[in-house]
Amino acid sequence: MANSYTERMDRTLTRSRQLQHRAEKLLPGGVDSPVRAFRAVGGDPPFLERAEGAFLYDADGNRYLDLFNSWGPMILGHAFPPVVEAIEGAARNSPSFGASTAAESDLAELVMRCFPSIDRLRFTSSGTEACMSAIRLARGVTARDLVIKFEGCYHGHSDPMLVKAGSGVATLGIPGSAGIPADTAKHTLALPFNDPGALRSAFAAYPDSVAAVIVEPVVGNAGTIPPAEGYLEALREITHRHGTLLILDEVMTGFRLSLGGAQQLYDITPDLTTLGKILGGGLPCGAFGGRADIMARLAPLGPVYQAGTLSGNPLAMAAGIATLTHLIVHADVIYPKLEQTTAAIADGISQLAHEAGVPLTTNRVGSMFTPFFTAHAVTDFATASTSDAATFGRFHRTMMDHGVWLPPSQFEAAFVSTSIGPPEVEHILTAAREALATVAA
Ligand code: KE4
Repeated sequence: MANSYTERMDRTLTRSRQLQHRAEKLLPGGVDSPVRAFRAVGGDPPFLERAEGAFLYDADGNRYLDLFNSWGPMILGHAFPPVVEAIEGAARNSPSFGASTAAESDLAELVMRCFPSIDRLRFTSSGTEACMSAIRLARGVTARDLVIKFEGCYHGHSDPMLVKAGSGVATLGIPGSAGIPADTAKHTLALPFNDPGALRSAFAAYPDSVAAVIVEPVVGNAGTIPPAEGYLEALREITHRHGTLLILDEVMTGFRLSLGGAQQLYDITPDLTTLGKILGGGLPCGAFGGRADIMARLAPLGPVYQAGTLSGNPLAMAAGIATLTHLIVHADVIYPKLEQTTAAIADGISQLAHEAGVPLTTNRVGSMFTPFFTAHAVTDFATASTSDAATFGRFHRTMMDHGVWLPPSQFEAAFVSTSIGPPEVEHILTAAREALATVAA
């Protein structure tokens, strides 16, 4: 590695720092998405030039082992040849038409093979659009306004969803966002996750007023938080009883936790599902879908309007088809390997923290995990918030120093790709041993 990350940051005007200074004159905070600014962990974010397999390469010639994988999409590793070739081929036919193509149906069929609960779907260009559209559809179908979400869950940055949200909102410690009218926020009820009592109280208070409950079935945006035993079943039962639509936001968990996401893992059938990230193989792509009778209420068939210039874009479709095809064909090998590799990493970090006397709780589901710097069990956003974010920052910087790039926030999930094997696991655990010794000192 050319120089350690910390040394590099201390040297004057490294190439990344030069690029950061330039970017800050053009983009707010120098970024196009707040979590990339490293505000929660300190240090300037390295500027990347390329990536391949499990590794990222920055503008100063440093190499990092990638444990955030573009926030989830790069499950097959970076520059996966079948995906790159598919994008190149589609690009030669022109990147966009704004008209229908067979590729949209090809990808939709692959999604429906993985998600039996989806009879019809529509593509968008982001997970935010997918969630925003699903919420509008649920309100249109039920003629109700109220939506329930959960503290620490993040469903993109549409106004109704930025209430006690996770991810960048939690990272920056802001309650929600400025610019959202009280008249909008009042229709969103944020409850504690994994609390069936709070759910029952909300429905008792608003028995026939809730259009939808939207939930990350495995929370990733407060850090990784699994559903408690029976919790998703309770969600399904109470929403069914009250004529409320259950929306599982599987933007992060879809094709990650299994081919059929969390709903396959926990055997829950939602009314609507939102997807993104892996779906587009690294290109801008989201989708929402579910019961045919609900989706039939969307324009041009029904009264709920939803649209997008680049929805179903040929390049995103090509990347998604190549990605899902590979995942489907090799699922029997891929998912057990991801499970085994991620368990080795998460359990290894837990063991090293125990040996170093550092309070740490590691939550993991499949190939997503989060080391929380707290002695508490982390079962919701309140317990996740007992984590020592400053210690996480020191841990993160030292891991960077040793060439391992974790998501730059205590309130995010780390993701493992199929490019990570035993040598990379050893690299990660060697770095973690050093980083834990640093925070223990
Ligand atoms: P996008 O609009 O960022 O494609 O998707 C929004 C979204 C919706 N639902 C879930 C469960 C999500 O995790 C996300 C986006 N996740 C964050 C990271 N946790 C995106 C990273 C960022 O905001 O830069």
